[in-house]
Amino acid sequence: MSWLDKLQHQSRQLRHRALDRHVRLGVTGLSGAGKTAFITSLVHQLTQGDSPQNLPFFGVVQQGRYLGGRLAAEQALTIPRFPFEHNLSFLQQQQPQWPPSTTGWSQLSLALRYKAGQGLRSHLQSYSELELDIVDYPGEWLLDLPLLQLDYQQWCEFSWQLFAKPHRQALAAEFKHLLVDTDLTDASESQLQALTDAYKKLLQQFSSTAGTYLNQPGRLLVPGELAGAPMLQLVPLLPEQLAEHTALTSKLTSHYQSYRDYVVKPFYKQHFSQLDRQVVLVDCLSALNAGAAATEELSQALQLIMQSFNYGPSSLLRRLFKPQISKVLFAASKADHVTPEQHQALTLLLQNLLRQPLKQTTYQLAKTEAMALAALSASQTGYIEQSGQKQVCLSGIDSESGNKISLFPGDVPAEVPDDTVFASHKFSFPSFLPLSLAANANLPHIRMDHALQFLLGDKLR
Ligand SMILES: Nc1nc2c(ncn2[C@@H]2O[C@H](COP(=O)(O)OP(=O)(O)OP(=O)(O)O)[C@@H](O)[C@H]2O)c(=O)[nH]1
Ligand SMILES: [Mg+2]
Repeated sequence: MSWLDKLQHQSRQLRHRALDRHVRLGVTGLSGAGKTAFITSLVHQLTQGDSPQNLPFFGVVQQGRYLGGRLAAEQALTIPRFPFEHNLSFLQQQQPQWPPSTTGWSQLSLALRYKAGQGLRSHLQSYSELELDIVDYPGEWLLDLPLLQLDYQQWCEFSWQLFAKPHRQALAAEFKHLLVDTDLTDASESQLQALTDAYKKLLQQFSSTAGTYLNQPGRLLVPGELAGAPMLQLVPLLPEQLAEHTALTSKLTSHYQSYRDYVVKPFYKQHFSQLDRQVVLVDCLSALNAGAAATEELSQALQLIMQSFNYGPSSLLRRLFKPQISKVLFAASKADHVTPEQHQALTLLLQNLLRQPLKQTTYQLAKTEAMALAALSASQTGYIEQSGQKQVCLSGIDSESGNKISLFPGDVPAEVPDDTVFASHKFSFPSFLPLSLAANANLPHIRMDHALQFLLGDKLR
């Protein structure tokens, strides 16, 4: 993009922001929380699924004022585009699959056209337009944000406290031995690379173990365009190894600082410091399946992440110069993995899980709502007869066997269970493959219309 195009693009955005015609929506969630599925569904609902039957609680659609959404024609050429059509094609194929896990950042801009329902615009203009920007990125990168608050020594201490926990200790033992045997005076390329390879292997083992969320630095797992960059030679030494200033400690400290300054800070500035609205997706059910330590680590990860955002009411000046998130939707994702009467408990569980994390943030300055939703419902609710009693159940395609199953997945606890409950009860909520869709069908969802109403309803009045 030439500097002139860029300038025009920026000034158009500024004009729209001044007129309150521009919203930047942040979809936040750890890896696997459901960000890509959420964005794909949201874009589909806004561009192709905008009927009152499909979105009954989305006011602008319900009132017949929504004229349609389209993907913006003039997205800046330098910004990777969210692969909406590609993701959709996975869901629409004969044997539908989930879109793949995300490996880089991308953005999509939508133009939402509607008839203003009130004010001068409703009389003067035949239609109004709201520009919506949504960004997607690998969940692993989100976990780098807390590094902005830590120096290298603090990060090493944090990491080794984490690796001492029961669900991580055994896996971390081999890497710990490697560090103990490491010559700290040797900061050669080959030593750094050998340590990095070993740490990367450990992170990969962690990340394929259900219920380990805090795997840092995220770029070691998903390097994106930084693959091979020297600052990715980064491992947490044992805290006691930092007592002395050595060649290796100073090299790693400098790589850590570069990583924070040249990777994490720009990523935060570009994608997160400008948000107006935020969805925080949390996969509570997978954490319950993985047990007590996993659920605790999920809460810890959310706490660290939530501290990185600015919350507060939006005003004209703030919108222009220091945007703050004025509305946050906390959503328990994949609600189609439980029967509908469990949704309320799932919402309460999410609120309970977030209570501690949110204590230390300024999020109270924003409007918030919590709900259980499914961006893409992959199950159907039915009933089975059991001992003469009607019992609610779900049916769907089991993601492991590929077979159709019907089951009652179990009750969702309305609070984070304590260790004794985890010790005596194994949660095993299912996971489903997407259901086949008829040609041109809407994407089935649970409460995406409520989510849209909360996030965008006031901007489409
Ligand atoms: N049943 C059901 N499963 C879902 C839903 N959303 C996501 N999933 C499941 O969760 C997995 C991860 O979803 P993604 O949207 O890729 O998660 P993500 O947050 O983008 O993950 P990263 O790209 O790795 O950061 C999917 O492959 C599905 O198995 C949903 O609404 N319903
Ligand atoms: Mg993704």
